[in-house]
Amino acid sequence: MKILHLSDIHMGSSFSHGKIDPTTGRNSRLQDFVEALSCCIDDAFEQKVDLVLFGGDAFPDSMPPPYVQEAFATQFNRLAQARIPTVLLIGNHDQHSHGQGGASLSIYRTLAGNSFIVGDGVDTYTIETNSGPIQITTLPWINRSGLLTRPETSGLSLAEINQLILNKLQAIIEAEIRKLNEDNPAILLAHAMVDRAVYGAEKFLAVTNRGFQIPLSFLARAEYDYVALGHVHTHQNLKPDNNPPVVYAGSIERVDFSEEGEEKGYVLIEITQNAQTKQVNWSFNALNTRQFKTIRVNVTESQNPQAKIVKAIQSCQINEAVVRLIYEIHPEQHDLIDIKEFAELLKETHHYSIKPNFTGNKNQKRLPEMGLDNHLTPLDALKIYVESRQKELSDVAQDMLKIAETLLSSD
Ligand SMILES: [Mn+2]
Repeated sequence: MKILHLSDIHMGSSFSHGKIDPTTGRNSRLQDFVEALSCCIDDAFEQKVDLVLFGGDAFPDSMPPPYVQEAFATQFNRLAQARIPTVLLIGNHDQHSHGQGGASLSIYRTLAGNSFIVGDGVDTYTIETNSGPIQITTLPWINRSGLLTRPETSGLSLAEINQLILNKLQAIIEAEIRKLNEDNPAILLAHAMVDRAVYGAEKFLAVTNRGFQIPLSFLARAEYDYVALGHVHTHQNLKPDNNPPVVYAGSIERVDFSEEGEEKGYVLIEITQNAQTKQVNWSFNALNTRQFKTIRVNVTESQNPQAKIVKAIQSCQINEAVVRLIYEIHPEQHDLIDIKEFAELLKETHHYSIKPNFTGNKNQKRLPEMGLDNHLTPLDALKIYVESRQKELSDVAQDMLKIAETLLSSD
């Protein structure tokens, strides 16, 4: 039995790294994401997989524009047409108003008939594939409000609430495990922040929907042959002993520069079974995605900062990549810089940004009285500073000193 596990598609994100196609009016990064997804599905056909598991986070939010939904649906429709069973799990970005308003993927349950399952609740499904039955437990992104009622949480601290959630969750997972038939393979498909993961961009994407971490031991259960995870964009196996494999497939395209150095792709799982044993093999398959490149140069010590930056650009493979140029520079060197020349060189990128970081302002007057040898108290140092800035601080100087005195005299 062959299974394709992909996750965190986030179709419709990274638009700030793209350009508008003048003929369609569409952002070029949408096409990048469509191509990445399309490659996954091409491979599903080529590998003749029996099942596709999507680990959640289809779009940046639960209400993508119709043309983004259409691009997503067009790809998954290929699986539906071929009657390849597919499970679409709900991630935090897919839930509408914290799960109360349904999820962006719910429509697929009605559209794709029996071959599609939308995992918006904790449940275990037995799916008949061309290579026999398999059991899939779905564990979508869990919201506090989905597990606990208001009276249950009143008067409790955040830590106590989290403990209560984990207790409930453990019982819920236990109940699903008890439903499993051990003669058939079983996979747990979860969208979660598992304690022990190395974090990437997803922690910034989720600022408005703070979740909690699920301990690895809850999920890494021997009753499951493989644990398929979504949420963290960095591909990784949390159980290197593969007992069982607990794998984040990672995102299929780069959402931002925090994913610059990572390979993007999907996981192919193969389960072979005879009367006595079940054997699970999995492999990560990298996709040929657009490169992200950071060119970082420090020219603060350079006599010819322009030439140094030009050289840094020229020594980097920037063709069709998303590039950001960041250079550290003193403000008074700024007259030596011709940004137009950088822009000209960066034209062959797909998209670029240029960001000077002004550091170590040499024009700033040093205060010799502040020298370490003078053994100043913090309050004396503040007095010297305030005097040196009389013009700017005259309105607040007295208050500053008074407050500093209070702060410094307390513990
Ligand atoms: Mn997520």
